[in-house]
Parts: sequence; structure tokens; C-alpha cells
Amino acid sequence: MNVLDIQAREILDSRGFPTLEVDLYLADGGSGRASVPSGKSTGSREAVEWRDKDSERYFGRGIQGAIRHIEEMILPSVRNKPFEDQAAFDQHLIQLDGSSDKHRLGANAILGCSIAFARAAADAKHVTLVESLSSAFGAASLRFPIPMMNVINGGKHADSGISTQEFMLVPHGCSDVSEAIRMGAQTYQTLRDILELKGYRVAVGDEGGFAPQLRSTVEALELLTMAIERAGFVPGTHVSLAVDFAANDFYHNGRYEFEGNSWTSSEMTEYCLEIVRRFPIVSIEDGLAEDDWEGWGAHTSRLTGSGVQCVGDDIFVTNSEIFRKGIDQGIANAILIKPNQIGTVTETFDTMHLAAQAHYGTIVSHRSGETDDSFIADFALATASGQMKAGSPARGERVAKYNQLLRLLEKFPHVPLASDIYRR
Ligand code: 2PG
Ligand code: MG
Repeated sequence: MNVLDIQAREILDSRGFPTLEVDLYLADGGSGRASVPSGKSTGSREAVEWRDKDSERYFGRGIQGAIRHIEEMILPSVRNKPFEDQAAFDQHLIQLDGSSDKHRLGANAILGCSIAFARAAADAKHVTLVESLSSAFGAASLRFPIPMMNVINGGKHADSGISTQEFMLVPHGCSDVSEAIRMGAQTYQTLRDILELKGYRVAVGDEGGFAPQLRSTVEALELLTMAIERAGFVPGTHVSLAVDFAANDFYHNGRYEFEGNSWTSSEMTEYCLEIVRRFPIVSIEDGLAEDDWEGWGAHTSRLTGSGVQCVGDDIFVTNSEIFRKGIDQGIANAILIKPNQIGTVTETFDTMHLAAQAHYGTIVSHRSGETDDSFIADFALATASGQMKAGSPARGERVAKYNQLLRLLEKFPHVPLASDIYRR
């Protein structure tokens, strides 16, 4: 496949900050567009996105430099050069950048080109993106991911005053992904009614979940369990709960400063176990901070021992080298997969292959800053990932991903919904 042209532009993401959109054209007629997401509660070892740091534009968050890197460095180096496949194209970008964290060209510049190439390659081959990605990944079969819908936002994603960043509905007691989406959306609407009845505001946070001023994480979990029941589902059987603590954000000087408490790792772990006992929680993400590797070992064995999925996000940052160390040290039993944490489609595949070998669960994930690009939906299906988190079942940039799963179900009606809920 020969690249004919690449056009890059600055667009807005769901938070009103600039992000990159890329159009890539192949000489034999295929073309593809991609836009790049961006996080707010980021791991310190994520691939580095290019930001201009020009305070005159978008408070320094402009990405004109990333566009320049594409026009002046990436395009001249790939134009009219044949690339056999995605791996060859991505390898070229990695080498051209030459740094270990992609700070030279910018991980946003690189990922935008990588995803646009994936779409253009599928187009050129006249196959769907799912078929093209799954053959590049080498998936034995396809599976629809169980949705994880973030319906109460806290932490850095909202001013709700709760330390926990994300409270997610996990609709899993059903046979297909459209039923799962319906169960999640109905529970979300029921939660809105409950919040209104109790006099809470129903304004939403960055990922479209409600951001009420609640007293605590426990109160949020009580309201969510009530919402599942009132929506007509059985908590833990039809719809369960998942939590992302994003603990980096409240870890200071070796203590977890959580909702008025100042805890050690083992006290934080005890708290996780307590809420797992009290509520239908099937998954806990980033219950400890990325630097607390010692704590993570015990945290993992205690949580997995009580049947809960223990997910590493900021600690692994989708980086296969870091993840390999984590596997060796028995840290977590599932990994969050965010293509922009590592910067290319191929490296994201590598991390997922490692997860499969080590029997870790995978959750393909959006970022808090998103666009209407629904790439992760196709990606999750193509890689047979067990779960996908894409925010609440409301707000255009979030439902773009769930709606794409519904379209894909029409194309792949016999593909089953994954059943990797660890606990049950
Ligand atoms: C997370 C993500 C996505 P952010 O912590 O898992 O929900 O948040 O994109 O802000 O890092
Ligand atoms: Mg997270």
C-alpha cells in the first residue's frame, strides 16, 4: 500500500480542547479518517501527546506542531513508499520518531496516522474495518465486548466532590450486545429519576455520567444498586457495577487521601474489599496508585481472591514492557487498553497479545476527551476484547461508540457477547 497524501487538521474534542484529525489517502484509492482522544487523569508513563505550549492559543493546548510534524516529517517519509501492512507502517512511524515515549513527533500525530492508515487499508481491500483489524491482530474468533457505562462521574472528571472517578454499570446477564446496551441505558434513565426525586442535580461530568454532590462513594453505590433494581433488573445477575478509583489522583506522600481518610495501601485495599462485600461490584480499576507497586501485589491477591476483576490502567499505560513486569510480579488480572497511551495500533495489539498469553482480561477504553470517532468499537470487536468502556449512554461522543456496536451487530449477527465477568 502506497500513501498518496495525508491531511491533518485541528478540531475540538468533547471538552472544547483542540485535538487532531487525520485523513490518509492511499495511491490505489483507499482512504481513512481518524481523530485522536485525550485523557485528563493520565498515567505518568503514557506516550506524550504533542501540545504547542503557545499560551496565546487554547491556553497552550493547541496541536499545530503535531500537524506540522505530519506535513513536514511523516508525509515526506511515507509518500510513495510501499507498506506491506499495518505493522510495517507503524514500525516506520516509531523509528521516524525515535524516542521511547513518542515525544518528538507527538503520540497524537503518530496515532492519528496509524488509525487513519488502518481505515484506509480496510477501504483499499474492500473489507470492513473489523475484518481488516481482526486479520492483522490474528483473532481466532470475534466477540462483542460487555459495555462498561460510566454513569456517575467524580474525581478529576466532575466537581461532584466524590474521590472515586468512575461508577460504571456492567450489563452482562443477556445474550447480545443490543440487550446489554438497552439494560445499561434504562438503568441510566432510572438513576436520573432517583437523583431528581432525592433533590440531587442531574448535570453531567466529562464522560456524560451524572455529577451529583453526594456524601460518599458508598452513597453512590447505594443509589446505583437501587437504580438497577428499580429498572427491573437483578443486581449482580443482569447488571453489575464497576469502579475506577483512578487512585493516582488522591495518592500523596504514600497515603491515600480518600474522602476524609488518610489510608495506607492495605487500608485502601480493605476499603475495596468492604464495598465488594456490600455491593454487586465485579471490577475495580486503579484501586491503588501507579507508583505503589508493592501495594499492588497484595491488593491483587486480596481482590482476585474475593472474585473481583482487578484492572491496571495508569500502572500499565498499555505499554507491553511495563505490563510484562506487572505480569511477572502478579499485579492485576486485567488491563485497560487505550491506544493513545502507547501511540500505534500495532503496539496496542502487542500489549493485547501479551494479555491473552498471561490470561489477563482486556477492556478497550475511550478517554475523557473524545470525538465522534468510534474506532474503539470496531477495535474491541476485532480483538475479541471481553469488555469496552466508553462512558455513559448519553452525550454524542460517548454514544458514538455504543451505536457503532449496534451497527456492527447487524453485520455480525452471530457473534456472541463476551462472558468474561470474572466473578460469575
Ligand atoms: C480512565 C480514563 C477514561 P482519562 O482513567 O480510565 O475513563 O480517564 O481519559 O481522563 O485518563
Ligand atoms: Mg482509569
